[in-house]
Amino acid sequence: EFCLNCVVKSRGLSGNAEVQYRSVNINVNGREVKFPCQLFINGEFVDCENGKVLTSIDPSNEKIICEVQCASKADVNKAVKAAKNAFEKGEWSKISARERGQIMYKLADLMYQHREELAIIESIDSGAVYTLALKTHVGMSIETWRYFAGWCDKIQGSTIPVSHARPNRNLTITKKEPIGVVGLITPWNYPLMMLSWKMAACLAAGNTVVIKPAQVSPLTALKFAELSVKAGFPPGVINVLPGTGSEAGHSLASHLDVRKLGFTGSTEIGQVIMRTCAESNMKKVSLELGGKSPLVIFADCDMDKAVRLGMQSVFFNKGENCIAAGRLFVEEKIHDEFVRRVVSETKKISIGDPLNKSTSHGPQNHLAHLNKLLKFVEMGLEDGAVLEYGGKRLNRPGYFFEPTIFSHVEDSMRIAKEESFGPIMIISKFRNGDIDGVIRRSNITEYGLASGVFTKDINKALKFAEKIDAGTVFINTYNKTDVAAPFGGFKQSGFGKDLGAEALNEYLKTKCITMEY
Ligand code: TAP
Repeated sequence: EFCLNCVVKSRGLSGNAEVQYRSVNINVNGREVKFPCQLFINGEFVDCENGKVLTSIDPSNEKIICEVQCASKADVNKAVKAAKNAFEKGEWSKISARERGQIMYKLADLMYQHREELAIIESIDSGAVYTLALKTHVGMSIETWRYFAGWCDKIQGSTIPVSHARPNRNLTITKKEPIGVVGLITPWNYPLMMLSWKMAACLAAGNTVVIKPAQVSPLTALKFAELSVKAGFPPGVINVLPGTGSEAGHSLASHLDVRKLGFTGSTEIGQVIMRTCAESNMKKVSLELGGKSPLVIFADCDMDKAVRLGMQSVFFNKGENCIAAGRLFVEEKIHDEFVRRVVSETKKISIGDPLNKSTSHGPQNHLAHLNKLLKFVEMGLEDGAVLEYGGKRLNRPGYFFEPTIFSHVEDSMRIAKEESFGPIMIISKFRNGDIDGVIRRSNITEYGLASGVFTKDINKALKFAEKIDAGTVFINTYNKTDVAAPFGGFKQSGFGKDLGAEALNEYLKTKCITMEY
């Protein structure tokens, strides 16, 4: 059901503006939700130049939710022009850092007021179960905006003692400056959270932004655009362009007026992005890419916790989690018991309608991804791994896939090396007491995003943490990310950090000023 000419009021820096948009209004379980379905450029919701649309599908029932305008190269050019203008001449360039922070706090408050609506939209668009969408997808997004809002007026340079050109004296200071127009390209697994992780740091640093969310899950980004108007961001500071990677994404990565590209997605596309950034205008780039994170479970662990968190390390957000444990190494002594217990617990997982509060496992994000997971299972069987549980699509509408467990996985098997990005547990055994061996095997992968270890022996845990080549190490916990802690990978999982103070550096440049007196 479409409602023409909705109005959103902005009480922002430029007065009380009214912005009109065409909205999608739907009733979900007796609740009205409403969001825009057009591109957001220069503070206005507009149709795309070439009349193309994306079709959003609810993965829990395969029904069409709505059509969304699909950005072309011409739209990207328009958005970048608006962002450049906002950066160089607009209100945004004139206000103080503290005022910038106030607008970001206001946005966070609005997101909090609309948290249930955002969680419903995220749930129907991405298949995330509502409770998780509310707590993590939306909850952590709000925290991210608050965290970076607090940084705005704390970004500062330094004074540096340089040698004097005698008899004169010299003084050197550094300034941290925004880079300019930033392009962001994000994946579909945590649509609003990936937007927030990148955009909050980017705006706190004073840049302006054009984001292209993943084409399969763009709806919360559009709701976010509406809220950004209400919060009072000046026109052009935030531009949201749903579109395809090959056209809108590529146009953004290759644009000569974009000076920084922040990307989260697969390693394969990360390589394309890095090449495009280099060849176009040598824009700064940060890449959060794929992973195959090892989780090592020693016999001296707290077994109940290892079973519970071992399952979460794989099945959280139906496995569509970049730091998901891609491989579990279990010490021989407890291997059989561990497998038995995870299989029995996995059987109890409630799969179903993600909006139902008692559901803990929703559908996969989209059909192509589900099909990829079915192929992954075939690959495991072909290579001789033992399928302990699951592996099939559920016989009901929606892209439901059973949580799956493989054991007896050897290092040479393809499922030991490739990322599934789905709820597939890959269990390998290691010899009793062979710490060095299991660390070596954990490091074989070309990825280096995250890792984990379960043991009560602090020596083993710290040795693992020291030797593992991954950007994140969890000890006796898993998935414990926080807005204040830096997050990002090593090796082919990319470079650059999201979250924490370090993330600001991705969106700043250091200017060095030397004076003589
Ligand atoms: P990708 O296929 O790499 O897509 C990511 C984004 O890049 C999408 O918006 C995509 O557009 C766009 N894109 C595709 N081709 C492009 C091109 N030539 N130029 C510019 N942009 C292009 O990844 P995905 O399937 O969405 O997400 C899954 C992957 O992301 C997994 O490997 C996962 O590990 C990784 N991931 C990593 C992290 C972190 S923090 N390291 C977090 C989440 C996910 P479309 O919408 O057209 O596809």
